[in-house]
Parts: sequence; structure tokens; C-alpha cells
Amino acid sequence: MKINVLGLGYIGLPTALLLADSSHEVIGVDIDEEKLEKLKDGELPFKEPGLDELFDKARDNFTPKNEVEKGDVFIIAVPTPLDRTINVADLRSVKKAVDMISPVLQEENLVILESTVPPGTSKNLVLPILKSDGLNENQFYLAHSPERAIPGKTLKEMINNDRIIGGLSEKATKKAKKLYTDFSKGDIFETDIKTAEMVKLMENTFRDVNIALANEFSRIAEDVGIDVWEGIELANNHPRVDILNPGPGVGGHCISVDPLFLTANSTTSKMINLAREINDSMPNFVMSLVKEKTGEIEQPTISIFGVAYKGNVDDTRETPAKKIIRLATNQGYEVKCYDPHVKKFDHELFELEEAVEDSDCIIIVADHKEFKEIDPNELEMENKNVIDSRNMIDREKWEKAGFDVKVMGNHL
Ligand code: SAJ
Repeated sequence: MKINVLGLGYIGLPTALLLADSSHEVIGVDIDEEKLEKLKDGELPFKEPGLDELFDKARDNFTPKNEVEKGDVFIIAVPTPLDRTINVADLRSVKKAVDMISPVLQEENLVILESTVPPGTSKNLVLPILKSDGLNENQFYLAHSPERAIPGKTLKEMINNDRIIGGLSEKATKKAKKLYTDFSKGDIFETDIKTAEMVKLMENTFRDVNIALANEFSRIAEDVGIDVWEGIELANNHPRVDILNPGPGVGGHCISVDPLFLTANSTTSKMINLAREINDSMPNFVMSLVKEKTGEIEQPTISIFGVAYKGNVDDTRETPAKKIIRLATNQGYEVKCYDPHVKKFDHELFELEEAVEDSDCIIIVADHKEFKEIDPNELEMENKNVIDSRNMIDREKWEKAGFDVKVMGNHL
């Protein structure tokens, strides 16, 4: 089949390559010319385990382009960010993608929306545009199949995770399901289009709310005087309890954003907004710990370890590090950042040695595996303080090297 994949980002590109590797002829469409040139030169625009090998195998069936071609299938995997000023989804990229498809849409074509969208988007926004060039809704197929892969394990999860597919008609669902079985080994569950849209948001909201609970526990643990990490481990021995991990805040383009796609469509939500508020306040809590450690120091310097939104990825979208950095610089701190995964960031990045030079406190924000390997004896600092917001370093090792260690959520 000839398949157009619109949007060659973290989801679209792996999807396009998996389909190309399954012997389909794939046109990868993007508006970013620099990205297209890179791909034409055989270079990947981002890192993801296994993607290099897949690209090598699938390249012959994959053509990067800035426009769609007539074909059999159109998969839309463009970003759907949140407009932070009004907390409403910005669906302009979806609209642009559908605008590109409708003039070339033919009878029997299948259109699949993979981007995460507020419930109702497929029917209210996508369908009318697809119909605007003459076809009626019985002449083509429309389905929503939300992506569920987690950055860092995208390919593995795309192949092995279960999928939800909701078609506008039953035939649309079946057609989309058949396509995904070309590379997906997981179960594929069928539903209607609006339920599929909502399920994706429910999944990420579940996670956000549960991380908020863990974060609230960590703050209460500090007040009460216990170690929340030990508490969570013990509580999770219960067969029906599975508490997530506290942290410096929830980043990434999904979990910190998707819950608001739900609340924007409702006047009744309380818990979802509250969870967002709790998670968004975690950088402030981290900053309060920094002040406790550095309050006496004149013109303190701090070192942020890990500006990615989570461990072992190079993605900085919505990273809590940004808020911590802004809060700190606003209060006169000098901030130096170190991240062995990230190459490009709004704030200057330093090598390890330089990042800690003259520093008064290290703050572990993303839990990159490299931080476990650091020998604290080799760090030359002005004052040896470390705040671990992820409970990831070997406390004893750092204390032996003369560090004053503070683990977030642990009263000690
Ligand atoms: N985090 C915590 N504590 C935890 C787990 C995560 O503080 O116990 C933080 C992370 O550090 C990070 C943020 O939450 O800042 C989100 O990380 P994540 O690993 O939970 O999720 P994402 O955003 O990388 O990917 C999620 C996944 N959704 C679920 O697990 C329900 C993924 O399957 C989705 O495909 C993806 O969102 C998406 O695109 O929607």
C-alpha cells in the first residue's frame, strides 16, 4: 500500500519506518525542510534505541517530502501542544495536515489520526475538512488510533504495546486494525472514535494524578519526619497498591499537557486540575530545599544535573528544570547546567567539571543513569551540597566524599 505519514516527529518517524519495513511504500511528510534534508542524507533528526538500524533497513521504501501524494492511507502524527496562555489544545497542526490531505483524498482511502486530541476532534474538526473536497463520509474511512509509546522505548512499545482503535464506522476500525497488525504484536482493541480519543487522555491523566499523589506524600513525609521512598516501597507490597515516584515535577509533551485537554471540555473537573497544580508546584518545592541548603551563602551558584524532562532521554519539552532555573535566576542564583544526553537547551550546558566549578549545590533533576557512575570525590566545588529529587544517588558514597546530601521526601 502507499501510505503518507504526516509529521516526522518522535511518533510519526518510527511509525513511518515500521510501515516501510513492512514493505509499504511510505511518503514521510513534514514542513521542516532541515529535517527533510537530514533524512534524505541518511541522518536521523533525533536519537531513539533501535531507530538507526530500522532506518537502514527501511530507507528504500521511505521518501521524505514536504507534501502529500495520492495514496491509500494517510496517518496524521503531528504535535498537538497546549496553548499555555489559555490552557486549550492548539490543533492548528492537525488542521493543516487535514487541509493537505483533503484535495488528494480518494474513494476507499483510510485516514488515521494518531495525534493526541480532545474528545470530539475527529468528528468535529477532521471529518468536515475531509468532506470539503466532494467526498461524503461513506466514501472514505476515518479512525483514531492514539499513540502510546514512551520516549526512550518508542520502537519496542510501538511493536509490543496494545492499541486502541476507534473508527468512524466499524469498517474504518477494521481497516485501520489490519494495517497496524503489519508491525504490531500487541492486542488491538476496537471502539468508537470518541471513546478512543478519551481513553488516551484518561491514561495520561491517571499517571499525572498518581504522580501528584506521590509528590504530596513526599511533602507530607518531610513534615511528618519519615522517608517517603521507604514508605512507598513498603506500601507497594500491598497487592492492590502501586504508588508512583515523587519527583521535581512532571515534564514531557504528554502527561503535563493531556489532562488539560480533558478539563478544557468540562466544567466539572476538580481533581485533574488539582493534580496539575501539585505537580507544577514541585519545582518551587525543590527551590525551597535549595534555599535551605544555600541560604547563608552570598551569591550562590547551583548546578542542575539533568535538564531533560526525565532520565535517559534527550527531550527537554516541558522539563521541570526550566522552572527551577527561572526561579533560581530570578532570586540571584548563578545556574550551571550539566546533561550528558541533551545537546541543545535554552540555557548554556557545561561539561561535568565546569558545571560544578565554584558551585555550592548540585540538584539532581533528571535521573540519567550516568549520574550513578559519578565519583563524588572528583567533584571540585565551593560547597559540597547535593539535593537528589529522584532518590537516585548512593547516599553513603556521597556522604563519605564529604557531601551534605538531601533526598527530597526524606526528612534526614
Ligand atoms: N514521573 C514522575 N514520577 C513517576 C513517573 C514519571 O515524576 O513515577 C515524571 C517523569 O520524570 C516525567 C513525567 O513524569 O517528567 C512523564 O514521564 P513518563 O515516563 O511517565 O511519561 P512520558 O510523558 O514520557 O510518556 C507518557 C506515557 N504514558 C503513560 O505511561 C500512561 C506513554 O505511554 C505515552 O505514549 C506518552 O505519555 C504520550 O505520548 O502520551
